[in-house]
Amino acid sequence: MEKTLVLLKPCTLQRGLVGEVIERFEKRGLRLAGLKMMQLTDAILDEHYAHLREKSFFRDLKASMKATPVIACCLEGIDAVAVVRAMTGSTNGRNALPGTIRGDYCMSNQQNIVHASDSLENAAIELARFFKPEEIFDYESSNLNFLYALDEL
Ligand code: IDP
Ligand code: MG
Repeated sequence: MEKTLVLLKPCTLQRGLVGEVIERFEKRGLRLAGLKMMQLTDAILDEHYAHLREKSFFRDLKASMKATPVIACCLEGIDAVAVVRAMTGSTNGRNALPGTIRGDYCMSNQQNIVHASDSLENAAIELARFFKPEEIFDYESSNLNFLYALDEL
């Protein structure tokens, strides 16, 4: 099973979409292994968005991510990284396909509802950035045999 990180951005809290977005992941069959509200700082955002440091929108992006606390989620499932990225949709909400989270809930390139890890390697790095080991819970899903076929497990 893979684990991946999702952040529900401040736009999602302000727009009252936290429950709906988490519900989509739950209904898909992803296991919620970690969940917490946290206020992000420049230090964590400089690390998290290091690949965008030179971009003109970097300051605005950081400000938008500090506007309110965010909700951090650790989601688990087979191929969870790719499944969650596909559910997230293209970065710019205006280009994101209907049926994806961004394609259903936003109109912006920046205020785009969620962050989702883009590779298994980055998921591990990002989960360690946002969660302490004891904040990830490895409780057993009681419905695994109904979510997956035996030969998938
Ligand atoms: P991703 O979130 O789809 O993985 P990244 O390229 O990693 O996209 O960018 C991280 C975040 O930076 C985006 O989710 C978005 O909030 C913001 N961002 C990316 N490109 C732009 C842009 O061209 N203008 C404004 N904000 C942007
Ligand atoms: Mg990214």
